Amino acid sequence: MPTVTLERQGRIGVIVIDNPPVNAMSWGVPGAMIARLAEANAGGALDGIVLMGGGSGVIAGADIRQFGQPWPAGEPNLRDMITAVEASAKPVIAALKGSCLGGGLELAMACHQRVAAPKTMLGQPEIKLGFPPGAGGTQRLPRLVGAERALKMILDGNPISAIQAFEWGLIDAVLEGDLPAAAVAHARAAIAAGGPFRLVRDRASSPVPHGLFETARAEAAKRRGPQAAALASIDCVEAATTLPFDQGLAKERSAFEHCLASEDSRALRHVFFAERAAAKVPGVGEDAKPQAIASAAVIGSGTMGGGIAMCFADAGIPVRLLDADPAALQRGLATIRRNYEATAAKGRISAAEVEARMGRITPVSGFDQIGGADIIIEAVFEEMAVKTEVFAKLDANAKPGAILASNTSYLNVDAIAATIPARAGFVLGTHFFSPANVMRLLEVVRTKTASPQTLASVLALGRRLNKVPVVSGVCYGFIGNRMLEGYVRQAEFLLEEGCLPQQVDKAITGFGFPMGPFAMADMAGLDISWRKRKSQSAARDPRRRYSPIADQLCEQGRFGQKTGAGWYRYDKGSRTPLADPAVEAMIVASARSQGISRRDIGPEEITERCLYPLVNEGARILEERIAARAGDIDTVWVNGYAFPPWKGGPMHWASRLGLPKVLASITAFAKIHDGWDPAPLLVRAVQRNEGWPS
Ligand code: 3H9
Repeated sequence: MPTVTLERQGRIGVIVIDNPPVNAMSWGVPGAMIARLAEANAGGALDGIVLMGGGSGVIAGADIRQFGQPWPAGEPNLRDMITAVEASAKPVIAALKGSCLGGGLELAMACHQRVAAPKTMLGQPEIKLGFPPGAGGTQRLPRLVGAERALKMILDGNPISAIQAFEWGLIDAVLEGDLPAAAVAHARAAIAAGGPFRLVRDRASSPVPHGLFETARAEAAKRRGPQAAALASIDCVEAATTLPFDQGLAKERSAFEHCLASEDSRALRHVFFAERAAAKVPGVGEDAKPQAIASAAVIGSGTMGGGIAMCFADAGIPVRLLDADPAALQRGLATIRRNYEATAAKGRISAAEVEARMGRITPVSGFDQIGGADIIIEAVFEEMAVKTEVFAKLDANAKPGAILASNTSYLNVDAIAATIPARAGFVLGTHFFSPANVMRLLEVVRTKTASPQTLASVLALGRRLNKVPVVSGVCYGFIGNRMLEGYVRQAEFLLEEGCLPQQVDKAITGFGFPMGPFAMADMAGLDISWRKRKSQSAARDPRRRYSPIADQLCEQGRFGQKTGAGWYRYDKGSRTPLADPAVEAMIVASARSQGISRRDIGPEEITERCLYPLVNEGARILEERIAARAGDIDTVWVNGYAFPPWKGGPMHWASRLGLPKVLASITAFAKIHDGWDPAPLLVRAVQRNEGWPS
C-alpha cells in the first residue's frame, strides 16, 4: 500500500510519497497526499513544504497499469492533487531525484518552486505510450521553457538532465549533497527571501518563433508511427500560447482521453509492460544472484564481433577483441573507430569519449590472452565445426566460472554446450542483432544445462549493455529468426503469384515497418542466407514449395546493396532501392516455369500472407515453451525486427484483430498454399475462446 507521510523539520514540512518501486500516482496516493498537504497548511506551525518521492526518489508519473480501469468513485486523482498544491497557502517546493517523469513532472511544475539533485532526469515521455501529457504538462511546460523546447520534449519524449532543466528555467536550483537536507535548507532560504513563489499557471507564454507549429505538424505528418498523439500534443502546446490557461487545460484533457483510448496507446502500453515482464524468467529466482562482470572478451572482429565489443566499451566494461588474423583485427578496429568518430561528428559523444571507448577495447591474437575475462562471447563463422573448435579452446583457456556465450543466430547451443561438459553450466547463447551496438534486442538462448545464475548474470549484463534481453529456448533460429522464415517465404511466393518486390515492400511499410522484406534483404546482404540454403539443400523437403528467385539473384552476383543490385538496383553510392525490370523478368519467368498464373494482389492480402505466419509460428513457439509468454515474442519482434510498436508486436496485434479472424484466414490459406497448417495452440485458443496463455 502506498503511504504519504508528513514530517516536520523546524518550520518546514516534508511530504514524502512512498509507493515503490517508482512512486507512481496510483489509487490512494493523491488522496493521502492531499490530506498531508491539508495538515501541513493547518495552523501556523509551518512556513513551507518540501514534496518528494520516497526510496530512490523517482516519481514516474501516473500508474500506467491503472489506465483503462475505472478510477474508484470518490477517490481524488492526480489532477486533484495538482489543484491542491496550487491552492496551498504555504509554498510547496518539489525536491526531485532519479527520474521525474510524466505526471511526476506535471506535479512538480504545479509546485511553487522545483529543485533537483544533479543526476535527476526530467521528461514528459507520454508520447511513447501513445498520448499527450494529461495533467497540465502541455500548458505548464511551455510557460516555463518556451513553446519550442516544450514541443521538443513532449514530441520526442526523452528526458533532459537537471543541469539542462536549470538552464532552461524548468527548475530553480540544482542541489548537491543530501537532497532532503539541501531541499529543506533551500526552502528556508527561499521563504526568508520572500520567494518568488509565482505559480506557473499565472505566467504568460513567451513569444513563439514564426512557423513553429506549422513546421512541427509537417514533421509529425512524416513521422513513423502514431501521429494522433503527436498532432494532439502540438495543438495543445499551441493552445498554451493562444488560450487562457484553463481553456488550454480543458483542450489537453480531451486530447489525452481521446488518445489514451486508442489502439495505438493500448499497444504501446502492452510493449512497455512486455519488455519489463521479459526480465522475469521462470526458474531464475531471487536466489540466482548475477555474478560480477568486470571484463569481457569477444572472439571474431567482423561486423558482429566488432559491434558486440562496442557494446561493452560503451557500457564502460573493458573488452579484449580476439582475431587470429592480424589484418582482419586491424580492419575491425578501424571500423569501430570510424563508427565512434561518426557518432562524435553528429555531436552525440565527445572526441575524448571516442578515445575512452577505443581505450577499453584491447586487440589480442591468442586465446591465452582472454583467459581472465568474466564473459567470453564468440562471434565467429556460423558453422558448427568452427564454433565447437572455438569452445574447445575456451575450455582450455577460460578461467573457472567464466561465462561462455555463442552469438549464433541458428545453431544448436545445447550441442555446443555438450562439447565441453565440465563447463556446460556456464554456456549459453547471446544472439545480438546487427548493428549490435545499436539494436536493442538481445536473445539470450537458454541451454538445458545453463545454471540459473549464468542466466541471471547474462540478463543483468544485457540491461547494463542497454539491451532488452529476452530468453529463448533452443530451436533452429530461436524466437525471431524462426518466425522470420515464414514471413520471407510468403513474401517470395507473392512475387511468383503476381507481386513485384516494391509492391510487397510498400504494403509492409504501409503497415508500419520501416522497410519491407526485400529492401531489408538487400540491406542485410542476400549471400548470407544463400550460403545457408545451399548448406541445407540436401535436407530440403521436395514436397514443400520452394521459390528459386533469391538463389537466381545470388547466382548472378546480385547480393543486395553491397553489389549495387539485389531485389532492387542501386545507383552508384546510393542506398535508394530502384525497381529493376531485370528482376521483374526473372519473377515472371519463375512463375511461368512453375505454371503459376500471376494475378493482382492487394495490400491487405500481402499483409496477411506475410504477417500471419508470424502469428502461427509464434503460437508454436509458445506451445513448445521456446518463449515463456506471448509478450516475449512481441518484445523480440518490436526490438529486433522493427515490428511497429504501436501495433504491439505480432501476438498482441493478432489478439486485437481477433484470433478467430486470424485462424479463419490461416485455414483458408492452408487450402490453397503450402505451409499454412494452423498451430494447435491457436486452434485451441479459438475453440476455447481464450487469448494466448499467460
Ligand atoms: C502519465 O504520467 C500520464 C500523465 O501525463 C497524465 C495522467 C492523468 N506506472 O522500468 P523499470 C514499473 S503516464 C506503473 O524496470 P528502471 C515497471 O513496470 C506515465 N508502473 O525500472 C516495473 O515493474 P515490475 C508517464 C511503472 O529503474 C518497475 O516499475 N511516465 C511505471 O529501469 C520498475 O520499472 C512514464 O512513462 C508507471 N508509470 O526505470 C515513465 N513506471 O518490477 C515510465 C515504471 O513489476 N517508467 N513502472 O516489472 C520508466 O520510464 C521507468 O520505469 C523509470 C525507471 C525510468 C521510471
